[in-house]
Amino acid sequence: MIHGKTYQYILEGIEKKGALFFLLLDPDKTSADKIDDLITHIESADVDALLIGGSLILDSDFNDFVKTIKSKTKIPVVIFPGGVEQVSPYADAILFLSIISGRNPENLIGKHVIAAPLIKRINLEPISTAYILVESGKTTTAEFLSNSKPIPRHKPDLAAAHALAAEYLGMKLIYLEAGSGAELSVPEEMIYVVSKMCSVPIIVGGGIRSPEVARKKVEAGAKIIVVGNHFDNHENFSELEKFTSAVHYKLNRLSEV
Ligand code: 1GP
Repeated sequence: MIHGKTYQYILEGIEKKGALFFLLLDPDKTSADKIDDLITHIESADVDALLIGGSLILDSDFNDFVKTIKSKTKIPVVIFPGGVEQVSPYADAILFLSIISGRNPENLIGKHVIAAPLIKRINLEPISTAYILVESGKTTTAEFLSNSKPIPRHKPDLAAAHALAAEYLGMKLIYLEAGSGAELSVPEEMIYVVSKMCSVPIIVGGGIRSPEVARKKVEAGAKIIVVGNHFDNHENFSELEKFTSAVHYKLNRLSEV
């Protein structure tokens, strides 16, 4: 099967490194004067891709932000859209997300109908992604804004059935999401059960704040780890390499963690 360039890069990266580390940048929380320092750390730490997006963007020009980041690095930039307005021709790809844990038709197909012609016109690579919200202690912004219920955290089989249905529908990635800044991250048992059921790569994000926790998610079966919140604080930039080392287990850098 012929895949888009970015999806192919993801599959090859997983094959080579075992699992990948994506850094999530929220345009509202990334101050302009810290971007150069951030990019230096990102490149030396071997971050695999940058996700750009947010459930709600209040203060920033999304397109400008993507353009600025793209002009400063060759690392793939993938849009992680919080809405149809978060589309930019400067990115390499967009996660074409369907919130399959919910039953809100707007998030299953409605917004996609509006975004699809625009994505085609600007020649952006869509990567069809099953987005599964997982209960994580408190109501998250994603849950509230999508007006949908998350999967209960003690129901791994339910998550696995959703993920398998998504795979049969042809989706290329499964994203198990606890929500940005979540109190509790996605349980390892759920990641394990979903990974045994599915053959497409599993992304895990939300509430991951240490390399050790990131490694546990990878050991459970995650192929891509997403961290955002922890790196909103620029004092943590120097920890980036510990995260990537923990995740890139095939590169034999685990002893450094
Ligand atoms: C949120 O999965 C991402 O959509 C990352 O979550 O910001 O908690 O790292 P954090």
